[in-house]
Amino acid sequence: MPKISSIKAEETTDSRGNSTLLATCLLASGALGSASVPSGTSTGRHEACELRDPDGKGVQKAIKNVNEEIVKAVMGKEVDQTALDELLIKLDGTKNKSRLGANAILGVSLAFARATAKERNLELYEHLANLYFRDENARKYKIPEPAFNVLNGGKHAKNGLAFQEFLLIPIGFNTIMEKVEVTQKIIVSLKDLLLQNGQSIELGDEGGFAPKLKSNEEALEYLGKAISAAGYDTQKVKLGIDVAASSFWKNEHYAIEGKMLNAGEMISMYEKLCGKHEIISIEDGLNEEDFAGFAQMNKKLGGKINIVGDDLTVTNVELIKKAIENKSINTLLIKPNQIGTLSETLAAIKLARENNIKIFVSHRSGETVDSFIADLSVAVGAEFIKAGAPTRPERMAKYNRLIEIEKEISRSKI
Ligand code: 2PG
Ligand code: MG
Repeated sequence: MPKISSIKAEETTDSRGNSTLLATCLLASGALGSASVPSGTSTGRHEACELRDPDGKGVQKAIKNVNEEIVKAVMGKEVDQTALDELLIKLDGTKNKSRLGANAILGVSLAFARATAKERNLELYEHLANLYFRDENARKYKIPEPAFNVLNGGKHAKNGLAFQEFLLIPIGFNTIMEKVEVTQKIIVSLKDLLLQNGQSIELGDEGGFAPKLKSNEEALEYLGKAISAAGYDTQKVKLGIDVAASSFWKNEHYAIEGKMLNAGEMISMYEKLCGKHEIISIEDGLNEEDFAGFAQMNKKLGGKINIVGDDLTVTNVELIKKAIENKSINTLLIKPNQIGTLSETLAAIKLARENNIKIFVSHRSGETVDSFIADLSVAVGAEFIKAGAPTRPERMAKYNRLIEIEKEISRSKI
C-alpha cells in the first residue's frame, strides 16, 4: 500500500480568474501527484460544500486545512484510495464536507490517486480502472462521446438565454480527434453566421458564444445552420442541451421567455423541440427537487434521448438512489467536486451502472488545465463527456488527453 510522505496545498487560478486549490501528494516511494479543483457557478443545492474565505472568493482557509489538519492526519499513513477517502470524510465530520471543504478534500483525494498511479507505473486511467473494476476481465477502455458546449446562456453568460448550454454531439465520426476537428469547423461557421446577422461573438464561461438571441429555439436553429454551413448534417452531428432549469425556477414556475410554465408545459416544450431539432440529450430539464417531474419527462422522452440528472443528483449516492426509485433519469452527470472524494465518485458511477443508467462525465464552468476527468471517463467506460468548447486551453486539456489515451489504447491493441 502507498505510504504518504507529505501533502501540500497551494493557490492556483481557474479559467474565470478565481482562486482555486492545487494539491500535491508525495509518497514514500518518491512518487508525486498533483490535482487542481474546478468550481461551478450553477451549483446544485445539495452539492458538497466548496469552502471559500469570508470574502466569498479566496481559498486560503481550505489551503490551511490541507496544510495543517489534513497533513497531520495522513502523514506516514499506509492507505489505499478507499481508506484515505474514508479517513478524510471522518476527519471532516460533516455531511457535506463543510468543515474542511470539499475542495480541500477532493484536491487531496485526486492528488493521492495520481501519485499512486505513478508509484504503480500505470497511466491514470489504468489505475482508476483498477479501482473501479476489481475484476480485471470486466475492464474495457472506451473513449466517451464528447458533447461540446458551443453556445452559452443561463448563469454562464449575460445574454438572457434561459438554457445554459447548447451542445454539439458529433456521433457520426470515428475518433475523438475527428470529433474535435469537426466541431472546430462548425464553430468557425457559427461565428460567421453570428457576425453576418449582427450578433455578438462574445464568449460565455465555457468558451462557447454568448449572443443575445431572442429565444432558445433560435440558438438551436443557429446550430443547425452552422452544421450545414460547415458541410455536415444533423444525422452525424446531434444536439444536446443543459437547461439548468433550477436557475429560472421562480415562484413554483419556470420563468422562461416571458412565460411562467409548469413542469408539464416544460416537457411539452421539450417534446416539440425534439420533434424539430436533432436533440439527443437534455440535462436538468426541470427543477433540482422535482424527481416526479423528471420521471414524467423520462417516461415521455427517455426512450429516445438522454434524460440527464446533474443538479438533481449531484454525484450523491443518496440522491441517485432516489432518482432510480422514481425512474427520474436514464443518464447521470458525474462531477467529482459535487461530492468531494474519488471513492464516492466511483460509488456513484457504480450505482448508476448497476441500474442501467448511462454515465456522462462533466467538467465545471470554472476549470483549470487539469485533465483528471478525461482519464476518469475512459476508466469507467462513460458514454459521454462534456468539457466545454474545444477552443480554450482549460477545455482542450481534457480533449487532448482523450486524444492521447485513444492513441495509446489503439497502440496496445496492435
Ligand atoms: C453544469 C456545469 C458544467 P457549473 O451545469 O453542468 O457545464 O456548470 O459548473 O457552473 O455548475
Ligand atoms: Mg448541468
